[in-house]
Amino acid sequence: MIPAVRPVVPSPLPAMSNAHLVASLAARAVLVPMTRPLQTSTGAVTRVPFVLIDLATRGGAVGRSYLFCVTPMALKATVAMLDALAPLIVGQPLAPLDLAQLLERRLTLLGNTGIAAMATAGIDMAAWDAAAIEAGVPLATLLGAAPRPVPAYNSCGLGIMTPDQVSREAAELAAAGFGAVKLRLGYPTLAEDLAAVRAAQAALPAGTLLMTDYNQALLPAEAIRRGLALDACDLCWIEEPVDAHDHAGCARVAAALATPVQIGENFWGPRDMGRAIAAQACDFAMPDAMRIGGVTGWLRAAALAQAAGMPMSTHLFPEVSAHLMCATPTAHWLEYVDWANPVLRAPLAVRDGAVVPAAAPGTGIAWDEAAVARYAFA
Ligand code: SMN
Ligand code: MG
Repeated sequence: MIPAVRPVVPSPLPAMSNAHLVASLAARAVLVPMTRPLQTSTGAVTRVPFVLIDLATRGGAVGRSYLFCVTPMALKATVAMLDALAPLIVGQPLAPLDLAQLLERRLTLLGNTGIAAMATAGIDMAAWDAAAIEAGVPLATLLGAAPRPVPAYNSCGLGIMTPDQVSREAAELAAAGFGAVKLRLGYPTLAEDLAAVRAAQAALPAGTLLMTDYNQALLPAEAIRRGLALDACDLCWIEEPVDAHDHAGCARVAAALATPVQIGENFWGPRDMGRAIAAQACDFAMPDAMRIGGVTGWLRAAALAQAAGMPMSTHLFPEVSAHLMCATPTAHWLEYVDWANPVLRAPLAVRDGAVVPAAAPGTGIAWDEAAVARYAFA
C-alpha cells in the first residue's frame, strides 16, 4: 500500500526507559575573539558569534553543540528559535533521527532553511553527542567507524590582505604542522589574485598544498577568465568562485577549468547537495555540518557523495566534523579553524597535519564556563 501522506514519526515503544528522554534544552550566545580576524571578499569575521547548546537527558547525559551565526546580528534570533523549539523535544526519546524528522515537519511551513534549520541542526548535533555519551563511546564509534586522524588544512587566516601579509601568514599557518592551507581570493583584479597566490606559494614549505576560496565574488565569465589563469598554479581547488546557489553558473565554471571547483558550505540540507550534484555544479563538495542538517544531514549527504564518487570535505565545525569524516566514504579534507577554542575545555588535537577526533565519549565538546561567562553576548 502506498501511503497517501508523508509519514509522521511513529510513537516509540512504551518500554523506552525514562533515562533516554530529553529533559532540557538550553541555548546561550557568546562573541569570541579570534587569533586572526578573517577578511573575505564578501565580508569580514572579526569576532566569532556562536550559540552554545546543552541538551540534557533525564538520565543525566548532557550533549553539546555550537552554531556559527556568521554575524552577531543573528545571535538573539537563533537563541530565541532554540528556546521556542525546546518544548517540542523535551519529553521525547533521545532518538536523533526522530527528533530531526519531528522538527523538520513542524518547520515545513516556515521553511527548513536559515535560523530554523540552524536551530534544528544544533539540536541534532547535541542529541547525537548525548547519545554517544550515553553509549560511552566517541561519536565516530557510535556511527560505526573507528576514530582515526583526518587530514586537515589550516584555514585560520589568509584573508584578503597585502602580498607581504600573505607571505608572513602562509608561513605561520604551515609552521603549525599542516600540509595544506587555504587562501581567500576575490581581489579587485586578477593580477592581485595571482600576486596573492604567488606570495603564498613562495612562502610555503615545498609540497604544501594550497586551497583557494572566492566566497562567491565573481560572475561566471570572470570566474572562467581568472580560473583559466589560476589553472597554471597547481591549486588544490577553487572554492565558490560564483554565487553558490547558481548551479548552472557553477557548472559552466567547473566545466571550463582544469582546477577542481569546490562548493558546499551553502548547501541547506542534503537535497541542495543532490541538486548541485545533478547540475554538475562542482567537482568536490564541502558541506557545513550545521547547514547540511547536523550529524543526520551529514550522513545523508555523505551517501550522496559516495553515490556520485565525489570527494567530500568539511566546512568549519572541526570538532564534530572530525568524527563525521571517519564515517564518510569519500572523506577528503577537514577544514581546521581554532575559532571555538576560547570557549572549549579541551581544544581539538592536531598532529602531523591531521586532526584527531576526541577520544572522550561523544564529540568531546565541553565548555570552559569561565570563558563562556567572559564572552557572553547580552
Ligand atoms: C568562510 C566561511 C565563513 C566565514 C568566513 C569564511 C570561508 C571558508 O568561506 O570556507 O572558510
Ligand atoms: Mg568557503
